[in-house]
Amino acid sequence: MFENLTNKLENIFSKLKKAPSLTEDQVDSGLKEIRQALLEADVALSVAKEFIASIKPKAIGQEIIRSTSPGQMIVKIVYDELVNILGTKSEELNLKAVPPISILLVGLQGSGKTTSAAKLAKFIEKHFKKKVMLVSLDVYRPAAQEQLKMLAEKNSIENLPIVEKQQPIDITKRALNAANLNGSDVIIFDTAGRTQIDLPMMSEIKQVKEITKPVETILVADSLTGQIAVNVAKEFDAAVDLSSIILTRVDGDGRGGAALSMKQVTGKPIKYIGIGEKISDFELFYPDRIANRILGMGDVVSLVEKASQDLDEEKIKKTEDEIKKGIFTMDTYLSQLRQMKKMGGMEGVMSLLPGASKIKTQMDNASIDEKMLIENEAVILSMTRKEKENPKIISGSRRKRISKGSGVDVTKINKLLKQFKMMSDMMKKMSQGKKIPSGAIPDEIMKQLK
Ligand SMILES: Nc1nc2c(ncn2[C@@H]2O[C@H](COP(=O)(O)OP(=O)(O)O)[C@@H](O)[C@H]2O)c(=O)[nH]1
Ligand SMILES: [Mg+2]
Repeated sequence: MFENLTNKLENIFSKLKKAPSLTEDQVDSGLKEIRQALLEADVALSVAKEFIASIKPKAIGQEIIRSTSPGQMIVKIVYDELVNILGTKSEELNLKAVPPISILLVGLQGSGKTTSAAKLAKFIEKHFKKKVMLVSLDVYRPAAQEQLKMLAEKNSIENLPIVEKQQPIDITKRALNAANLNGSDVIIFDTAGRTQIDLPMMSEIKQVKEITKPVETILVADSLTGQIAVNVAKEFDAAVDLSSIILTRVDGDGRGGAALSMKQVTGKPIKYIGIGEKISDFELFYPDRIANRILGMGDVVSLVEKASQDLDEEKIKKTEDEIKKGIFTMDTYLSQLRQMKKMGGMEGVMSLLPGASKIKTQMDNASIDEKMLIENEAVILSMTRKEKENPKIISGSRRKRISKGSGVDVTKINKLLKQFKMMSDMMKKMSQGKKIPSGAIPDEIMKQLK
């Protein structure tokens, strides 16, 4: 996510941070480079200009230039301004209304509306504990309604039954009745893709809005299209009055121009981002965390949340309880490795950790992640129950046997046992209430990579 911009900014900052003191000229040329990096990231010109105009007086202030670490202070100023243009704080949906509460998703064809409808439904069920019904109003493209129905069925979400040939306005009325009958709190309407200049299609949205009085009319926009997404938002807003944005395909967007310009240009907040094709690849948009990621500071909070979301909660609880009691067996370790795999392997985990973009290239070359996880899994699965509970007994001959069973080299088994020992020592300390120094876990993971 936004790695091109991150790399550029990291280069600029590492120059600034190296200097023990900075002159006004140096700061000025650093700011010019930042402006250029923003423009190359497809940030709107007006936003890039405002960005620099707002940080400049702070960055060349005497107290900054004369401070002991001027480069670091500038990073902080840039961070604050990034948070500011991204929208300052996250904004949840407002679902305090009399049910059924309607939410309307609109946007261009292929922007990710149908996928986002299902993701949002799941999100609302989980975080707001409300019953959601999905409704497709896309009668124009063959199989569009079936696409939503299949997503709903696969993820156990209520879906309004399809009535062939029924038109959007009638479907809308039927949906409201059905929600009253089946006790749905929230109805998400997935509309057909349309362009902003398609007037009859726009008037259809207006009619649906009149009937449903939605709490939100959300534009689903594709992050990869950069400034186009921002302009589409402006025009949709003028036509049908948007309340917020869901930005999709952020996972594949190296630049970040849409995310950075959207709020400033349109005045509408990005509430959620799509970060992959899976139903759980969907997050609340946190300006501070995104700013952290952009500046390559990593995002430990998101990492922790992602881990707990992706996992079977019961399993987490069990692992937590064990760790609290100071129990850390190979089985606990195995379940941790599997968590990592679920989170998209080491690479998925690493991209959220501080300073990760620097070692990412290193990792790409070594392509350790998946392979290492698979090997470690095989090794642990080749251990006996006694060995798993008490790895200390794994002698040389046992290591050879495990190596044969798993097809993994003894040297790698030695390494795994060493890692296990480190982790288990750390867990023991935690269970005794000792504080683990911040950054300890990333360091441990780094060691595993070596
Ligand atoms: N990588 C990625 N793909 C997405 C995301 N959101 C949607 N897609 C994909 O984009 C394609 C079009 O999505 P769809 O929901 O059918 O778009 P619609 O025409 O607006 O309804 C599908 O292949 C989705 O899997 C996302 O956040 N990340
Ligand atoms: Mg669709």
